[in-house]
Amino acid sequence: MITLLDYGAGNVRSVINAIEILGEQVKIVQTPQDILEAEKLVFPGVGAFGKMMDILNAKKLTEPLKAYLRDNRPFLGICLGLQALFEYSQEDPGVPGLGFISGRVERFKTELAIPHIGWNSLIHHKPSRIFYGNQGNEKYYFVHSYHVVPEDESVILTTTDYGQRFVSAVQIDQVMATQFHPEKSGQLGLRLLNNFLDLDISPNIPDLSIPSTKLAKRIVACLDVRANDQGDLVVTKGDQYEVREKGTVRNLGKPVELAQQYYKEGADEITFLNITGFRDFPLEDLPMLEVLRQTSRHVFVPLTIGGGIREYTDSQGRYYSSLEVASEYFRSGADKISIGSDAVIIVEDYLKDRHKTGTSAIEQISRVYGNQAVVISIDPRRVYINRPANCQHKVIETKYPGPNKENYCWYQCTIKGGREGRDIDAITLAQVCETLGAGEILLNCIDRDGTNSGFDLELIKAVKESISIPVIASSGAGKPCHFYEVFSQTQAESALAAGIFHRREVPIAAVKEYLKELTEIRPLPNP
Ligand code: 1PR
Repeated sequence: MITLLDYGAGNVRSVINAIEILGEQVKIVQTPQDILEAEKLVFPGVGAFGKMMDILNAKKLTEPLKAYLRDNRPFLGICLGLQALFEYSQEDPGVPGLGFISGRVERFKTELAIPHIGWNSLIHHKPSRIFYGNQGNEKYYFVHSYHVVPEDESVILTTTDYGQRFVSAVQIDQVMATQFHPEKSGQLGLRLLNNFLDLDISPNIPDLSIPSTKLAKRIVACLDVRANDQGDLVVTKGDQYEVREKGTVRNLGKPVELAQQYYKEGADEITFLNITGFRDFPLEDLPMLEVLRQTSRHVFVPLTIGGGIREYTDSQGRYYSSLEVASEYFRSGADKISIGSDAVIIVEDYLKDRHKTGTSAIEQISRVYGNQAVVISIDPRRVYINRPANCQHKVIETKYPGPNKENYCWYQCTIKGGREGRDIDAITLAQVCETLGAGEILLNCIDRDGTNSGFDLELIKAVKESISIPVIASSGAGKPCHFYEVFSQTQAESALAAGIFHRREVPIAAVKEYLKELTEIRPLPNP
């Protein structure tokens, strides 16, 4: 029996699913006694350090946890579960940590985008059973803005590079903890969890010791989901957001099955976009919740869900805050939520007086679940102009002149799935969303959507250069070389595709085969 400490943070469902798929049973801590009686304790956490410690203290779990650690019994901390072991964090300086390991938690100091999101490798410093079977160049999934700094270097198990070298795992005898997420690191992550659970495995240090590590570029598979006219949830795909062909919604497959298939084929992340998110179901009946629950049982890479993430009142008159909606998705297996139309409304409000209210969906959700859990999905289209001086929006000079040979354009944001254009540009939207606490931008392009003509590199470059959070390039992928174009001509951290994967025109493996000699990628999973 594995005891899991769930203090209400984000997506523990994936940790439970991972341990259960390994054939183990999970007991969730309900009382302090449950910790003291635990045989093996797993402590996953995402979100803010201070909030985590406040909850542990409020639930009187801090002292039993310290006692358990002092007893040197099998313990695995994940992400915040690692940071909690230290004395304090720059994120919430006044809040003491468990202090089991001397040292602090500090924010990355790098020019690179923060948070550090994606697949990165490990430099091994000492043997451990959790890395039994590793070669030494494996990649695991990270999503964090802070890292630990131990005073005594002998506790360091692994380090990783991201603009600076940081500690990515520690071990003191039976107490181990990782900054990365084994439950989101595919088969490799499941093996690590299995090794932790099997106390008979002897400590191992991989043969291959790599001198440095690099964050891989991410290949994201996107599933645009909606109900078809028969009411079945299907994966569909628009051409410039038009998903009907001869009046019928294109049906490219079942969401759960396709997600599992892309996971097996090597997708680094999977995104579900509920493109008709603006329906007024009671929260618990939202169809995408079940899709997430089923998917997260078998898919162990990060899952993002978008569409309808905002406050609303259902047909029974029941009001739900955006935080409640997001929390239900996190509890159902999502690692990140994506906000579309509501982000445009929030930014329009903010620009009226540039005053942070703290009540917007972006601020509320990022405060509780952390910036890294909030993605903004932008649906812009080009508006060509002749004289940039007459335009109050952020304008770029384009190499692709407009219908009347205009050499300039701005990117107009839209809401409701491209149906309504708004008086705001994509660059400004991305900048303000970062200010309000968003952790990543999903940058679509209506003009390129479904065209197979390549990503809009001018848009991606302009947005990426104006913010310091990661960007997912989206819309227009048609060939593997389009991915190399966006990774070599812009600083985008990820690239997303939908149509070419659904129509089996270019499998994920072909994209990764093409890129593997050209840029850093996560190797394809072993068949
Ligand atoms: O506004 O918060 O309810 O969210 C709705 C979400 O659904 C937004 O993220 C919005 O981008 C998405 N959406 C709404 N309508 C459509 C549509 O297609 N009619 N899909 C839509 C957006 C764009 C990409 C697509 C890429 C790659 N799809 O996600 O997957 O363009 O496509 P490609 O590789 O085939 O070119 P809210």
